[in-house]
Amino acid sequence: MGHTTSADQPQPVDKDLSVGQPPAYAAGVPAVVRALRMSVAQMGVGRATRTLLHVNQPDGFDCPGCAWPDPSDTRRAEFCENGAKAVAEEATTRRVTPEFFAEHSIEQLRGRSDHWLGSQGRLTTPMHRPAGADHYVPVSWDAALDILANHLRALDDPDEAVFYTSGRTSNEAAFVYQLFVRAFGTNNLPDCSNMCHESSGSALTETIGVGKGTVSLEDLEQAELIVIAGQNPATNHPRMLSTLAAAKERGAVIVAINPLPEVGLKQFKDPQTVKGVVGGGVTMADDFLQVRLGGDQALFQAVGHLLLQHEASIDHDFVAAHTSGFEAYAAARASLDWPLTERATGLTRAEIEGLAQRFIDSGATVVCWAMGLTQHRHSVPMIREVVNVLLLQGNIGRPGAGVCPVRGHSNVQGDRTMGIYEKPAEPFLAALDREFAMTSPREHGLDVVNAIRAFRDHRAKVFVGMGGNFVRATPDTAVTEDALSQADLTVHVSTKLNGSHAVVGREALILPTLGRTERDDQVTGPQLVTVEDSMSMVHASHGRLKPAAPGLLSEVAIVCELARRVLPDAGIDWVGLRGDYRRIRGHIEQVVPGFEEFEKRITEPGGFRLPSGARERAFATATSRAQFTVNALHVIDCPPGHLILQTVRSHDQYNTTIYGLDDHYRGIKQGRRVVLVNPSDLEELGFADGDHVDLVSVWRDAGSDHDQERRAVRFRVVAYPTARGCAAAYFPETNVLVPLDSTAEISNTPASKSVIIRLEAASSTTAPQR
Ligand SMILES: Nc1nc2c(c(=O)[nH]1)N[C@H]1C(S)=C(S)[C@@H](COP(=O)(O)OP(=O)(O)OC[C@H]3O[C@@H](n4cnc5c(=O)[nH]c(N)nc54)[C@H](O)[C@@H]3O)O[C@H]1N2
Ligand SMILES: Nc1nc2c(c(=O)[nH]1)N[C@H]1C(S)=C(S)[C@@H](COP(=O)(O)OP(=O)(O)OC[C@H]3O[C@@H](n4cnc5c(=O)[nH]c(N)nc54)[C@H](O)[C@@H]3O)O[C@H]1N2
Ligand SMILES: [Mo]
Repeated sequence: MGHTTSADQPQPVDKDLSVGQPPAYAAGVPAVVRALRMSVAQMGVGRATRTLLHVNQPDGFDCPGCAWPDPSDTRRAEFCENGAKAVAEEATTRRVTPEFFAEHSIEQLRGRSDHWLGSQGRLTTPMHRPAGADHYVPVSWDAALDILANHLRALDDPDEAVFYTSGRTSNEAAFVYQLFVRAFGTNNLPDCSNMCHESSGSALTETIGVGKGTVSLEDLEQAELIVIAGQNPATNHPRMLSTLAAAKERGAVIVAINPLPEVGLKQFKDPQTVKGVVGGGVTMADDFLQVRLGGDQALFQAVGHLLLQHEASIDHDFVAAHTSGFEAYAAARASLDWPLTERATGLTRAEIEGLAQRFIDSGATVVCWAMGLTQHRHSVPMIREVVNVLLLQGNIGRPGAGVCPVRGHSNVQGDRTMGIYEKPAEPFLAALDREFAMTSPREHGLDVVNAIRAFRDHRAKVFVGMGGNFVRATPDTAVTEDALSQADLTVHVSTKLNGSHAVVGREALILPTLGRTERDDQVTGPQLVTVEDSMSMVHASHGRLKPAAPGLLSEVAIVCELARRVLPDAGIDWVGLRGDYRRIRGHIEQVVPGFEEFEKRITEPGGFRLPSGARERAFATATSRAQFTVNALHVIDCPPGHLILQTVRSHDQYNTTIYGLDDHYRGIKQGRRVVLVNPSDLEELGFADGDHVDLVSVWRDAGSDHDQERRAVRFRVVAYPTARGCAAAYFPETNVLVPLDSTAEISNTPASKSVIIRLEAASSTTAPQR
């Protein structure tokens, strides 16, 4: 892996960019080799081996990569290429020291790419940017926490502070964090979910009474049909491919719905089986439906229509006993506008009928999805239509069937369970208040997009980020940077340097913290933490490695030390909680349903499953039944000469953490400023593979009579077999194109998979570093 640690001068961007054929197979031996090479480069052979042996093992740490669950028969190498990269990124032996900050001004850091910033190594010392200073300077923990505490106490209103959370934070840290924030007096707890699976949560809570998936790994082992819509598992959830390959081998049908022909959905070699190493691998998807971006709502409406036409496919007993709204739904789907459906989906009627037949033929169906369904304007109605189709056949709450929103960050689901949510439910607050004899605020707080607006409009003054990279991960980069720069104080609790550290308020702090892989010693001894995966399994994670620097505090310690300063009289034993995480778990047990005998059950191999009503067909909705819904069809309107752009992840990145510059499975090497466009669209638009273009997004505010344009400069055009009318480029480079106000109805998630753009000949011969 090339890295540019020593190079101090900006390098010409993408000078080595090359484009080739995507490989025929995902994973297999080359993936293991790539992973090991990356791990050894970051930490040397001995540490790499010791570290990787503990990933996802009962006595080891939870992989900080994705939230895919661990099988109960943990094989020795239960990690994947991208999990190994995530571990290497954290367990690297490189360090960012105070000397580094003396050498690099904040302005210089601001010009650097996230790849460069991340490759500098682990943060070691608390750093402070005093008002007006060009550089961060080292500061003691006491002084740093006093600065933050003083700012918080000086606010006129607790709602002037915003407390963001990314999804790697443990249950214990998340619980004390939200406890502190609510005791302080606000529900301003935006999180990465707001940009991620919020649309899933919104659609599922309303229709089946729980904002999470209903399936377990065993269900995938029993499913007859597995539909994967809007997800790229080979890159983002590689361990899912082993599950899918096993399902396939026992005869399950797999259907992929995606504008991109993602490699892992076609062919897979499992490096953890003999066959995967030496054999030909598994052909994954039986059908590949190359849907137009945003076309899934129309597609699932059409499948619903076709199932209704096929009376025998409907599970009338289930519908009668467990659902409401069927009559209205059946009436709305009784007829179908086929030309509109074909236009919205980009699919033929025969393809859509073929998909409906797969549902009809299946006795147990699971639908999996990720960001391809959640990041559109109409994501919530889109996911409701998926639920409608599953309800028709009784495919929720029985073995081998259900909804499977595949989560991103390794503990993003657990953080929500712990109360990291700007719109907390009353029962949760009531339990919290009872346990701690306090009165939590009831008024809902700010989500990510509203938090940016609040800083822009000077309503918010202090930003605290518990992990993550807020400025890079959020939309409308220029607007967001400007908004955060208005803050009085910006604070980031981080393991690694990132772009958000370079966009500072009047004052700024960087608080370095322990990672999941590291030993966490407190006064009562080494502590373990817990996490919850995508399938609601809660289990322990034991950090093993020596901390990256002697002075690092855990996230729990940082929160408790801050809380002790800000709220000494809250009647909460912050010092005691910091010293013994079992006491935090004791409180979680009292506040959060499903955590009875928490301490005992985390020692069970593989952990324990949180109860889900929907799995048992007890639907916690307004009607106590699963809800059919009728949703007006939304078709993305793309004017002539324009394309719909989706912003995706490459194989060498973890969100804003850029491990390297290759996107192996799409044939792209040593560069990220590329835009993938269908060759026929290129011809129509008058461009060719290899051209350099600017991407110009076009957006009109409601009620306005003119378009606003946003520009991302200089991308190499790649002729690529994506769906017609659709383009793809990497985030975060393209976040500058996503308008802050372009969000999903209801969930308010940035619509980063449906950005209307046009291509223009490149306006510059050079591109920005980031
Ligand atoms: N290695 C690695 N692992 C990760 C991450 C990472 O960055 N790197 N990120 C983690 C996080 S936080 C998350 S949320 C997940 C994200 O996991 P994914 O959702 O797989 O990530 P994306 O790259 O956003 O890919 C979206 C996929 O949906 C498809 N798609 C886009 N729009 C549509 C549409 O309208 N309809 C359909 N049917 N398909 C569409 C795209 O072509 C692409 O295949 O991965 C997690 N795991
Ligand atoms: N255009 C576009 N934008 C998107 C998306 C998209 O598909 N397209 N996807 C969205 C999605 S799904 C998500 S989830 C968000 C992600 O948004 P975030 O979660 O905010 O971003 P990450 O890049 O995952 O955060 C990486 C940083 O987290 C810190 N970190 C890593 N591990 C730890 C830890 O253990 N503790 C602490 N305290 N810090 C740690 C490191 O400093 C690292 O630099 O981005 C969203 N943004
Ligand atoms: Mo995510």
